Amino acid sequence: MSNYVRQLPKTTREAVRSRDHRITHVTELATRTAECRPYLGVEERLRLFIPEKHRMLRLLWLFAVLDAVLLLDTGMLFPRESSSRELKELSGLWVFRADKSPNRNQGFERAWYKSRLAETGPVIDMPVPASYNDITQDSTLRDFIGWVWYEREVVVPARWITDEGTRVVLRVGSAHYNSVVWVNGEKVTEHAGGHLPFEAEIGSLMRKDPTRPCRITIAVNNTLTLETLPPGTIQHMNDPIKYPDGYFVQNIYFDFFNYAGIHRPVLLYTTPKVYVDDITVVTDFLDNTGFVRYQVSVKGAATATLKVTLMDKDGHCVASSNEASGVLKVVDVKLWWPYLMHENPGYLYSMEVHLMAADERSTYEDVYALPVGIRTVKVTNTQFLINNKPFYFHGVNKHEDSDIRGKGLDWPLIVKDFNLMKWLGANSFRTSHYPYAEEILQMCDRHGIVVIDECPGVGIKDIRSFGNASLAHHLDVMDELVRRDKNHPSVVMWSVANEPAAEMQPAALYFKTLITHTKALDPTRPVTFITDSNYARDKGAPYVDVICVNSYFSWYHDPGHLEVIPIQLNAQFENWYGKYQKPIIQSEYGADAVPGLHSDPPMMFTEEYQNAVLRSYHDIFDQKRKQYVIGELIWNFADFMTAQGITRVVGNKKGIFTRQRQPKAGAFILKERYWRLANETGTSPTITSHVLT
Ligand code: GCB
Repeated sequence: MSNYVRQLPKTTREAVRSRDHRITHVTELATRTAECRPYLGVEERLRLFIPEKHRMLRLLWLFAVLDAVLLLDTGMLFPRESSSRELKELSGLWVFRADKSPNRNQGFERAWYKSRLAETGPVIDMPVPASYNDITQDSTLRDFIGWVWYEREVVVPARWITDEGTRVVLRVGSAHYNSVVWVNGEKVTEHAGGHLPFEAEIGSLMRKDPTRPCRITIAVNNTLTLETLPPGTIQHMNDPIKYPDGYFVQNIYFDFFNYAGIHRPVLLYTTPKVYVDDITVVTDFLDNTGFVRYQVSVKGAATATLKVTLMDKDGHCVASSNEASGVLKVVDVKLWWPYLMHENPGYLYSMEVHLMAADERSTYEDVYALPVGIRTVKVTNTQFLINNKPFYFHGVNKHEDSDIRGKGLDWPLIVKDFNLMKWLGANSFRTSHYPYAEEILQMCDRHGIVVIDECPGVGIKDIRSFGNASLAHHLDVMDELVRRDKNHPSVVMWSVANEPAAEMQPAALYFKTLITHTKALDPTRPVTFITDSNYARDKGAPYVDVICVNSYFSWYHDPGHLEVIPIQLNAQFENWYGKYQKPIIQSEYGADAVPGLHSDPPMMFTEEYQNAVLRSYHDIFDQKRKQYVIGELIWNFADFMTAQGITRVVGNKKGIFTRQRQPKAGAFILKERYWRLANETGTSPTITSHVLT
C-alpha cells in the first residue's frame, strides 16, 4: 500500500482541523480524496462480484479493502480476559462531587485531583456505570451543566506492579461528554465525546510509588457547544428582572435527555509489554468456502511470532496461519446470518491470536480471541443483500435509556430488550442517535440482530455546526467508531448523522467529506445518514448508499389527519426513488401514545391513534417493499426521557413499549406484522421461536 493512500483521510482531516482553512480548501480536498479513493464504490464492488468464477478478483478486493481499513494508528480492542490478560472491573460505588461553583471551574482551580475528593468538600456516593442525573432527589443535579468529579481508590494485584513486563491499562467504556483522567494526581488522558471508549497505560505511574493504592479521578463535563457531537449552545440569561445572577441554560437540538456521567464500565486490564494492539477482519465467501482476510497489529516490539487460529463453535480448528496478515480459508463455511433469516443465526467463529516475542530481559506471550462472523453486505438499486440474499429490515430504533440509571449500561435491561426484540420478531435496529455499548453489539453478533451503527451526529441544525472545527471532530468520531466496531458482523451500515439541516448550503461539502472519509475507513459497509429534508433540496443525499428517511405524517404535519398518510407516504417514496434510484429505509415513523389513554375514533396520544398510524404506514410499506423499500424501523422501541417541554409528557411516548418495557397495543400490531414479514422474507422454513438462547 502506498503511503499516499494510507494518509489520504488523515490529510483531509488535518486540513479540516486547521481552522484557518476555508471551506473552499475542504472542497478541493474532498474532491481529491474522492478521485484517489483507496476503496471501491458499491457499484464497482458489485461488478467485481457478479462473475462468481472470478475468484482472483475477489481475493484482490479483500486485500484492497483491508489496506483501506488499516488507516488508523492504534487499536481499541474490547478488553477480554485470556491466559495472558487479566481484568479488574471498577463498577460499583465511586465518590462523587459536582462542581457547583459559578464558573464550574473550582475543581481545576483548586486541583481537586491532587488529594482525595472528600478532602475538597462534600461528596456523595455515585454508582458507575450510570448517569448521575436521576440518582438523587436534587433537581439541580438532574439538570446540572458543567464538571462533575468521580473518584475511586483501587488496590491491584502486586504482580501488576512488580512485573515490569506487564502493561496496566485504564479503560473508560464511555463518559459523557468531555473527560479528564488522573491517577494519583497525575493526568493520564483526556477525551472528547460520549459513547466511545478511551484508555491510558498507567503501569509506569503506579510503579512510581508501589505502596500507595491507586487513586483514579475522572472529571466529566456534559456541556455541549456548536462544535461537539451532538451540538448544543450555552445561553446566558442576563436579564436581572427575569433570572438570578449568573443564570444559564444548555440549549440542545435533539430529542432525548442529555444524560451525563460515566455511562459504561471503567476497568483496569493487563497485557504483556509486547501485545496484540489491533485486529481487523474482512470476510467473504464463494460457494461453500469462506475467506477471512485479517491483519494483526503488534505493539511493543519490532518483531514477534504469531499464530492465528480460527476455531469453530465446537472448538475445532478450521484454519490457521503464522503470518501477521493473510487470508484464512474456511471450507464448508457456516455463514453469519441474521435472526429469522436462517435456522442458525449469528454463527461466530473465534479467531485466536497467539503472540510470542522476546527482548534481552524476558519473553512475552499474549493471547486474544476475537469473535468472527463470516458474511457479506452489498447494496443494489433496489435491494440490501446479506450473503447475496435480499434482507428486509423489520426492526426498531432504540435509545440507551431507562429509569434511574439513565444511559448507564445495565445487563438486566439489555437482556430484557433483546428478549423483547426477539418476541417482536425484530431482526434489526439503528443505534439512534449515538454508538451503543460494545456489550450490546456483541449480543447482536451472537443473536443475529442486524445493526445500523449511528454516530452522535444528531441535531446538526445550526449553520455554524457545519464549520471546519465541527467537521474535523466529526471525522475523528467516525475514526473512533469504525475502529471500535469494524469487526462486528452485526454492523451492516454506518450512519453518520440524524436529521441534519441537509438543505443548508455547506451540507454538500460536509457530507461529501464525511461520507468519503467513512468509506475510506471501511469500504466494506454502505454509509448513510438519516434525513428528514425535502428530497429535491437535500444536499447530502447524493453521497449515501441507502436513502434513510424519517417522516411523521398526521403527527408533526397535519396533526390528527390520519387520512393524509397514504398519499403523503406514497409521494415521499416515489420522490426519493425517482430522484436517486437508491433503496430506501423508512428509518423513523410513529406517534406518541400515553399508555392507557383510549379513544375511538382515534385521537392523538391514544393507543388507538398510534395503532392507526402504524397500520396506515404498513399498507404503503407493503406496496413499496416489492419495489425498492428495504426496511422499516419504528420510532421508538420504548418510551424515553427528553428535556422538559410543552410537547413532551414526562418524555417521548412514541414507544411501543413503555419505559418500563411493558407493551402498548402497538407492540402487538408490530409483533403480528414482523413475524409475518419474517415468514415471507426470511429463508428459514419454520419460524416459531422467540426464546433467547
Ligand atoms: C425525530 C428524531 C427523533 C425524535 C422523533 C420524535 O425525527 O429523529 O430523535 O425523538 O423524531 O419523536 O420527535
